[in-house]
Amino acid sequence: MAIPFRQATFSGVAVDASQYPTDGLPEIIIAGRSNVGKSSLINRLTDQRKLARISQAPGKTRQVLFFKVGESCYLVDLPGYGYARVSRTVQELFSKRTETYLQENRPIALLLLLLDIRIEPTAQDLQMLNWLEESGCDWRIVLTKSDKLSRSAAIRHHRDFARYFDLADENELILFSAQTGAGTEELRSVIEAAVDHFNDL
Ligand SMILES: Nc1nc2c(ncn2[C@@H]2O[C@H](COP(=O)(O)OP(=O)(O)OP(=O)(O)O)[C@@H](O)[C@H]2O)c(=O)[nH]1
Ligand SMILES: [Mg+2]
Repeated sequence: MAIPFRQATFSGVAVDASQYPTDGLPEIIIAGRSNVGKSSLINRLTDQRKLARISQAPGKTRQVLFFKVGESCYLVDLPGYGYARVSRTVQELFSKRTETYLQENRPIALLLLLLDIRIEPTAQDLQMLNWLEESGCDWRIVLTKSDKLSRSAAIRHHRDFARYFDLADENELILFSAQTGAGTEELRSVIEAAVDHFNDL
């Protein structure tokens, strides 16, 4: 089914489970380190410059944000983890909100874990990945900011990440740039397939 990505609207913010949507539409989760490009990806996907706010200062998205896409699905912007310059208490609050969300048995159609193509996965990335693998949800890794590397370096890093995660096919990793739009159509197709699959279950 074609998803009307451009029709996405801000639907609400949640700091606890009582504020999550209740209409049961499938959810696409956007997770990753602070500053990795989660909000930028949502804006690019929906072709709206200011839908999800982009932080000048990292660590800005502190709540779980829901964007409703037509009557098809929600895009869910999770708080970024691992930003060292916010206090420990605030960091713990972020992860608590993320954890609360992930433990609530949400109708998750797909989890996207974003990784900066230039940076080796951190301990927290690996922890997140572990969680994804155990969750039983469909998930994909998106390598962000591909425009920051030359074409040949991007290809090399793409391959290195695939090897790092022991993937047989490097195309399982989506190469993406919010700046140039590279990977946007692929990402839309992956989301559409996941929503179809979810609705078929
Ligand atoms: N060159 C380039 N810059 C990007 C790209 N994606 C994001 N950025 C920049 O990276 C910074 C962080 O982007 P955000 O989209 O706010 O990142 P975020 O993951 O939502 O960050 P938090 O909300 O703090 O967790 C901003 O300055 C963006 O302009 C990209 O594909 N290419
Ligand atoms: Mg953000």
